[in-house]
Amino acid sequence: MTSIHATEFGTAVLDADPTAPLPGALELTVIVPTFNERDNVPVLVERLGRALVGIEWEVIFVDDDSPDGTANMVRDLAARNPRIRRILRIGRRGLSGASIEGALASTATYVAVMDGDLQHDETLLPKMVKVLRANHFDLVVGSRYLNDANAESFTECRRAISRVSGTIARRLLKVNLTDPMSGFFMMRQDRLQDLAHALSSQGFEIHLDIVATARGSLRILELPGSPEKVNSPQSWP
Ligand SMILES: Nc1nc2c(ncn2[C@@H]2O[C@H](COP(=O)(O)OP(=O)(O)O)[C@@H](O)[C@H]2O)c(=O)[nH]1
Ligand SMILES: [Mg+2]
Repeated sequence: MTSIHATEFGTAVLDADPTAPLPGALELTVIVPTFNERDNVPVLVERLGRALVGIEWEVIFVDDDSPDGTANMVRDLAARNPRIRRILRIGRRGLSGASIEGALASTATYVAVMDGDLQHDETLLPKMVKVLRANHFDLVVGSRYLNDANAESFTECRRAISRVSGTIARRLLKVNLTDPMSGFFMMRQDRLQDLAHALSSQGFEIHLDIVATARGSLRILELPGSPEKVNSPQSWP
């Protein structure tokens, strides 16, 4: 809140709340771990730009030295677009560790993690931001299996894998998610940073790790994702 008041000298001064974000302050960092996603990067950036109008956002691509030149593609785009950042990791691999590293490089209020293969529906991002702003939930997950319309389009194989991973997550990790392998979520950066000390950074899907590590302290909302976004047969179970 900014207010104007008169001082004893009769001049008006701005009495700004020092904790209020200044215009242009970052609200959202989208973390995209990449391995051989060169051709998808410009498409994703363009889609993010369209989806996130009105939100101060950036994207951080965390690339593990992809042989197809993904990192150079990101650098070339970043030279023309300040919303694009890159972390280039040499001699390291791992989706979960890359996602955590990207999230820790963020100073935005919220961080989202999504795939670089165009599998996830970027139009969910503004809805996720809205949910988090309202502060009734700490973690929003894009689920492929939430509503019947989506579930109907899955093959038996996908459904079976979903059932098994859901059961494992519920039994072993005491986590109740319709899509524990989603890989598409958003949460407050400060909450993720706090939890990062205890995350495994390998093995589990990162949001599953986050939920298990938080031991019930996160208020979680799942939003229906859209399987129509699938652009490669390998992208979905
Ligand atoms: N940085 C990094 N990214 C990875 C690695 N393995 C996969 N990715 C990226 O992580 C995202 C998810 O991988 P993907 O193969 O789509 O997983 P799936 O959707 O679960 O089959 C994609 O953007 C990949 O390019 C890795 O070792 N390091
Ligand atoms: Mg994928």
